[in-house]
Amino acid sequence: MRPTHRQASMPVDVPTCVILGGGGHARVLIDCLRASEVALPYAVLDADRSLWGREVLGVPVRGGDGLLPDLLREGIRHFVVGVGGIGDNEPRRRLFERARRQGLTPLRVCHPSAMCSPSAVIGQGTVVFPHAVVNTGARLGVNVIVNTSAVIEHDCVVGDHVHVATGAVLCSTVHVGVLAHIGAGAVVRQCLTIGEGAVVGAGAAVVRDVPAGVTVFGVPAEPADSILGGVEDLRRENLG
Ligand code: JB2
Repeated sequence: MRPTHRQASMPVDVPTCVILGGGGHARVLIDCLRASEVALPYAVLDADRSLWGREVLGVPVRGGDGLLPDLLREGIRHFVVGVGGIGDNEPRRRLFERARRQGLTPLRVCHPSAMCSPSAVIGQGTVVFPHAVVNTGARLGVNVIVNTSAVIEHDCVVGDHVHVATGAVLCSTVHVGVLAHIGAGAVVRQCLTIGEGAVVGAGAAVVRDVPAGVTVFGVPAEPADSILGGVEDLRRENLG
């Protein structure tokens, strides 16, 4: 097994891992892995053939997801989903389940500058990026992204595969359903529920519960359909 950029200070027994996806999100993840010394990034797999044979921050892009069994044979036992994506967390869920079905174990990654309360419960495969906060009593599912400087206040419950984007704030005791997306810089008032698969637009101020599957924008946040008449292009431009 070829170690990739092992740091001089890194203990020799840290595991190696594969990163699924090789774009911007994956590069932040590689930095986090190296800074946290949770695991050594061994290889990237990416759906984009033009990246195959190249490197992402010095980590080789070996090919597509079909290579997972080969990596297992090479002794790789761990993975992290490196696809970020905006608004739709289904591709991240599918990748996560695929790698687990192959027998790989998802890694939990917290950047050293993030504050994760010892009483918080953080699921496998969840990543907490630089300067994020996960406060006391919070419970995060698997494969969640707590992006740079996002804040998960005390006693929030965040479902599997949720993305809390850069700088978003969940005030205390917010419940977020699986696969939901909380856009960059959005604020969700305390004690609210964001339903499964709901989307909160960038910069929104959420002051009421958001039902499952509904997209909201604005200050105060309102359902996209009532603001935009369901215009899909505008919806996408505002997700962040
Ligand atoms: O099924 C897949 C797959 N689908 C897309 N398997 C694998 N292994 N890789 C996949 N990809 C790859 O993920 C694409 O081919 C592409 O190389 C990469 C996504 O890169 P991109 O830079 O487009 O997006 P990102 O997900 O890394 O970052 C987005 O989300 C972040 C949270 C951006 O919007 C960032 O700005 C944002 N910070």
